[in-house]
This record gives sequence, C-alpha cells and structure tokens, in this order.
Amino acid sequence: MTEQTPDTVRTSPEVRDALAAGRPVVALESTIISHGLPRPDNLRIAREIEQAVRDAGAVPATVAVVAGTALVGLDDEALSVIATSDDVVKVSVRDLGVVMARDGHGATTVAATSHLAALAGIRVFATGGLGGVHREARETWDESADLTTLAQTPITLVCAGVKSILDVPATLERLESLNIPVLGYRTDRFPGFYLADSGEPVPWTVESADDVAAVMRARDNLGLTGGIVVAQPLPAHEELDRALHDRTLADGLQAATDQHVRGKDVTPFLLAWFHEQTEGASLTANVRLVLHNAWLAAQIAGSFAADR
Ligand code: PSU
Ligand code: MN
Repeated sequence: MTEQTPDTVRTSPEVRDALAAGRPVVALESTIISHGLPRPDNLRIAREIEQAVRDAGAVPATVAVVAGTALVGLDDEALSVIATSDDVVKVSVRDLGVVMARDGHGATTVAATSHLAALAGIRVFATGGLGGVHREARETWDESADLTTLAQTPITLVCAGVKSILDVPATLERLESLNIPVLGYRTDRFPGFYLADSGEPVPWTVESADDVAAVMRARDNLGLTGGIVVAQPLPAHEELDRALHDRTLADGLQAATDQHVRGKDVTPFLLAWFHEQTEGASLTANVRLVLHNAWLAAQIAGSFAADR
C-alpha cells in the first residue's frame, strides 16, 4: 500500500492512537449522514451511531472528505459540515481524487469509506445497507462500485443486507463472482434491510463475533485481501410492516421512473421516498439497524484485536 501523505488522508489522533495500541476501531460511512438520513435528525443520529460504537468498547472512525482532505475520524465540526452543508457531494471511489483535488466536501459511500479506512489500517466497518445491483441493471448497467471495491479491499463490512430497491438475487450472485463471503449473523437468510428476510438464503451462518474474527484471520493467512460482508437482520419486532414496505417500494420505483431519476441519485431518491411515505417508520427501522450493526462491528473489532 502506498504511503499516505499527512495532508491527503488525515487520521484523527484518537483513531491513530487506538490503532497503534491495537485497540478496536470501527469505520463508519458518511453518505448515510448526508444523503441517507433526513435533516435535521441526521446529525443527532450520526452522533448516536458513534456513541453506540463507544458503548461497545471501540473507537468510531467516521470517514469523509472535508475541504479536500480525507478524514478518518471526524471531530464535531467536521461531522456538522457533512450533516448540514449543502455542498457535500456523494463520493464513491471514482470521485475521491476529483473532490480532493478541488478542495471539496465529500460524503463517502461504502466503497470510498472502505478504501480510506483500509488505508488507515482499519479492518471493521459498520453501516446500514450495502449498495448492489439495481433492478434494471440489464439495461442500465447500474451496479454499485461498493461491490467491486469490497472485492479488493481488506475490510469486514457489517450491514443489514441490501435494500429491496435493488435486485437482491443478482447482488448475491455478483458477491459470489467477486469472491466476497457473505456471513449471516445468527441467520441463514440474507436480510432485506427494513425486513429481516429478503427471501434469499446466505451461504454461511456465524453465531458470534469470535466466529467472524476467526474467518478474518483464516483469510489473512491465505493471503486473501478482499472484504467480507457480515449481514445482520433487524430483530422481528423492529421490522417495517411488510404490507407498508411492499406498497412503498412499488410506488417509489414507479416515481423514480416517472421522474427520470438515474445513476447515483437513485439510492438517495428512494431512501427519501421511504422516509416520507412511511411517515418516519422506515427512519426508525433504519436507525435501529445501524445501531445494531455498530454494536456488532465493535464486538468483531474487539475480538479480532484481542487475538492478534
Ligand atoms: N443503502 C442504504 N443506505 C445508504 C446507501 C445505500 O440503505 O445510505 C448509500 C451507501 O453509502 C452506499 C451507497 O455505499 O448508498 C451506494 O450508492 P450507489 O448505489 O450509487 O453506489
Ligand atoms: Mn449506481
């Protein structure tokens, strides 16, 4: 891996010290804050996610680009910029160099966050949903760069599967082609974000954070340098009502088509659609699942750090 110049990628002192001492660190993405969650709740929720990581005994490292510098570990001011500023761009890996060269602000996706976190030496990352293959991919070729980036980045991503706005079976096929293991946490079903079960199975089930850390070590010993997906479902009592979910999804997909929403705007459009149409029920589920994932990621980071 190339040297990081201090001015290009800046790791916060707290995160740097934790990594140097072998203490657990959990990366967090920022697109979820800027484009995935509605204002004004997003800043408070971003802080709650960081607190959930701390409560579980790890150091949170939220990743973003602020004024052209890639930051791993945000202070309160940087977090506010990402949550409230109107000129924050959604940044995947392809966009990173451009936004940084232009001294812009960028909220990093799973892909860009994974790249920067791995560069800083972080091995575990918590989020809500992974990007994937979109439903019209056969015509549009719209597949998230989250998948190809994870394939080549040594990070363990804890998520609640992918949203049903995507083509779930196709996403699982692509994960297989890209050699990315999908581990269901205490489930043999692939979670569907708002719903505990997407209808698809997972190839592997793990029962504990220690199980995941053991897989990470085994892969390291094999020289496998790609990522791992750990998929944790929402508990049944915290799921979105299935009928409400199905109705909102059908209407949202139609609205996206009618309004000619394309490319990187599709995911934020549909997230906002859900939050509006379900009058907050989807937001509640979204926040709960991210908090659960922050907790699990901290356990995995702790187990992996303890056994090295
Ligand atoms: N899925 C969600 N919430 C999100 C995202 C995905 O349920 O906020 C965001 C993540 O940052 C993810 C990105 O990495 O959308 C994928 O966007 P695209 O499909 O444009 O690659
Ligand atoms: Mn896309």
